[in-house]
Amino acid sequence: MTEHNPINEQSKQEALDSFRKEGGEYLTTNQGLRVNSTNDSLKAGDRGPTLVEDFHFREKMAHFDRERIPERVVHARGAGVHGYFQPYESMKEYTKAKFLQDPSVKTPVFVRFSTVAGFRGSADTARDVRGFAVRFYTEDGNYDIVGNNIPVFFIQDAIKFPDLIHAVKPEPHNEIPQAGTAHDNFWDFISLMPESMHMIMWILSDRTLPRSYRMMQGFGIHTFRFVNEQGKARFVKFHWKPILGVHSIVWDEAQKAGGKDPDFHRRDLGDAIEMGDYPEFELGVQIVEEGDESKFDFDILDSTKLIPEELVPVKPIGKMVLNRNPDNYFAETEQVAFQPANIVPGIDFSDDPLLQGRIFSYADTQVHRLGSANYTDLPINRPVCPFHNNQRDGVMQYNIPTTKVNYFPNSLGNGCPMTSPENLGGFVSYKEPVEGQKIRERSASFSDHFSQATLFWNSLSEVEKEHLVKAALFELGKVMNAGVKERMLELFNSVDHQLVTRIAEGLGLPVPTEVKQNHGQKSPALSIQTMLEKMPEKTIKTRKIAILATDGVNAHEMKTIQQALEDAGAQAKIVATHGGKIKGDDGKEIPVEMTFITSSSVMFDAVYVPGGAQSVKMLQQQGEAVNFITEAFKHCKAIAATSEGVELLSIADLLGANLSSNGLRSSVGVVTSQQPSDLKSFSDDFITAIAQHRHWMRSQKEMVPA
Ligand code: HDE
Repeated sequence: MTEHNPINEQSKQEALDSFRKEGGEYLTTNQGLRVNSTNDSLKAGDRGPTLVEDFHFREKMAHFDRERIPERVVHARGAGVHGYFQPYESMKEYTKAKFLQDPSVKTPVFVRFSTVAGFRGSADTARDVRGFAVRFYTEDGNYDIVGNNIPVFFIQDAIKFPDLIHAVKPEPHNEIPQAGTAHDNFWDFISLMPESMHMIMWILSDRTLPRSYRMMQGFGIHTFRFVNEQGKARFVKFHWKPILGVHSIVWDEAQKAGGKDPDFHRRDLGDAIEMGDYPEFELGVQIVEEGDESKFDFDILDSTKLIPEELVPVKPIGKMVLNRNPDNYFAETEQVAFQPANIVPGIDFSDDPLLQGRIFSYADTQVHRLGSANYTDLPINRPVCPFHNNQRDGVMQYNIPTTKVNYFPNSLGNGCPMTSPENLGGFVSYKEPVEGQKIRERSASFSDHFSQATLFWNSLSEVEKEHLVKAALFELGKVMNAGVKERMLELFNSVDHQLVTRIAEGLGLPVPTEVKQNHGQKSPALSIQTMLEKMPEKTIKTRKIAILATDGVNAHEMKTIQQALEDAGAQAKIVATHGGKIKGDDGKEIPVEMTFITSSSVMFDAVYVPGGAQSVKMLQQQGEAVNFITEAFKHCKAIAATSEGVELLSIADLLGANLSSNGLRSSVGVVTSQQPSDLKSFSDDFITAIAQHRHWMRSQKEMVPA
């Protein structure tokens, strides 16, 4: 007979004893019965049929069979994180929201970042809007800002949302493409929806390729209301600004990263928190006095419009710090049920028809997705303040009410739970006067679909424009239907003639003949590059730098530069030709973190090649090492090399034509020194180059050898 358990009786006993001492847990059924084996089902003889009597098998399998719940119809792919929010000062003048009153009070938050179109298992780096949903667990109940990383939306009225999402998702006959908008159905819909053009400009821009969830802005999009203790209301728009700045990757990199590491953003977020690099975002508000809302040449209830920051500045009101990863993905990130309807006294809705529809949709979807109206009792959804009402029973009731009374009004329960007047925290809707006929119509004030699309285009730098045009060429290049492309060109022509000329020429189609007047206005705050230029202190904090090295590496150079990068807050990881350890030229062993097989340049922000004749010679013979730096160069990343390391750059033809101060040929963002006498100033130059994020000048074709 074969022995099923390799552990003999004595060691089994010892293992059990020490397990008990450590306070371990027994495996039990869900009824609490201890299980003696979960490796074999109960059978009639060791080669016989399985018995229906095996209740442990049946329970385990039946639970497993029900492990999946419907994924979110949009925003299925996401990553969650815990943290806290703290206001800078009391916002009493504007709102009575309790969590915005006292700068010493930290309100717990749970944030879920997401993509929109892809299924739950799709790659993080798809070109897509990113969800930025924040729940504040306040003493007045849950307050959710369910926003995105783009300040406007595709449509003006919620009733168009199912059409938009049907068009964006994979086509119904073959379920292709996954997590991408480059297909006929999407562009067919858009070509018939001029109101989407402002959002389309953002979608095609670098905003849809964030470097990290930690490096993107967030927007509440809709106009909301702040209401103060005196009942005075003002309109507000919410903005999140990442303290690390806003940064994006390039399309070629995004596509490759999606294959090399589909969890690119999820991993980045989780790792940063593990390492104590807590992501921080500043919350700001644009405030518009009631009565001033009609002073703009757009309607503040129209979610396809933003309020330019040059017209109404963003007032910073507090900071959010994300400092704890969830313990369990499903229980927290999957089951969290955000709702724009979750508001607290001091905050109220506006009549934005997109927002009004969302107030219904989210609550409805959560019951379907989580399977019960009791989803609000799940740990991640429960408010931190006490909650009482007469809602009872339903699927999966977790509470055991102990009172006899479940109706209101009552006398038998002393009138409890009782309603609260406004001065005791009862929520009272803002008494907005409302009057009108019942009509299915859109206000004429929603009808300008192009001015802000043009404003966005005008505000971009030339590099950002180039990226946008290329994105349009990719997306429309994949569209097969000629009529759809033609209609899209007409819409782009209404944004800007130079824009449509570049797109039409790239597609090989006739440029529309009518030249429309561009209003020439700009909003510098809309450009990522302008924002970066204005950042008072550029940092390389949390950036990832690859050090390419193998046996014989110049240990002094490598360690000095690695230390300097880490002192500046970056992570410098050794990528070698083999795993385990490499031997430096001083004979000492250095642990290897990654190899050319387990890593790729797209996982890093910059590359450094230290000297050491033997090391560099071996790297030269590795196609992967040359490819690594060539690809990093193509993606405009900072590259540095010292001593013999410079030869590797030369072989890869990365040194360009310009002469640098030390007499070496050099390319933009490439820092080299063949005889580094001062490693400190060398590392300073490299850090400055990394802090630029990307060296876009290099994207000019003649400088890119790849
Ligand atoms: Fe959503 N949206 N949405 N949306 N949305 C959902 O809710 C919906 C819209 C946003 O991390 C769903 O829980 C309608 C705008 C985020 O869990 C669903 C309309 C904005 C998330 C839904 C919109 C968003 C969602 C899918 C048109 C930015 C993910 C599952 C009126 C302000 C939240 C779910 C998370 C999720 C409906 C438009 C952001 C179906 C009807 C505008 C960040 O209820």
